[in-house]
Amino acid sequence: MDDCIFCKILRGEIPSKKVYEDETVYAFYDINPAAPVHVLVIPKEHISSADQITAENSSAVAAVFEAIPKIAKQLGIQNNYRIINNCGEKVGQSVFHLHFHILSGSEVMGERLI
Ligand code: DGP
Repeated sequence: MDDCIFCKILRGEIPSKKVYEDETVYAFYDINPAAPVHVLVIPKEHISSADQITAENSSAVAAVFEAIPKIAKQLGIQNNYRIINNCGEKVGQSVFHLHFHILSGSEVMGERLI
């Protein structure tokens, strides 16, 4: 997508601090970290939100979830992190390219949200 910030990051038009990359998935540090470790994991395919996942594009989402344990291991946070997705503007989604926040490393992380 031409005007999507994360597509621009994938094309190298906006710099990012890469954590992980494979054929289908890209992960990079969030520009505005909400925890000591805050990484965004995205499919390279443009999917605007979790609400747009379908049988046609879900393999990219599966690839994201296969990558997450590898990323966690690489970051040294295995089995100790939170995965968050904001789906829709009203719940705080600000970038409309599907992404999963990986958060770890703060005292707050010990508290349950739900
Ligand atoms: P959300 O609010 O759930 O849509 O999360 C979007 C996240 O994307 C937010 O935590 C900030 C991050 N973000 C926005 N623009 C950029 C950028 O240009 N670079 C990086 N690294 N992160 C960005």
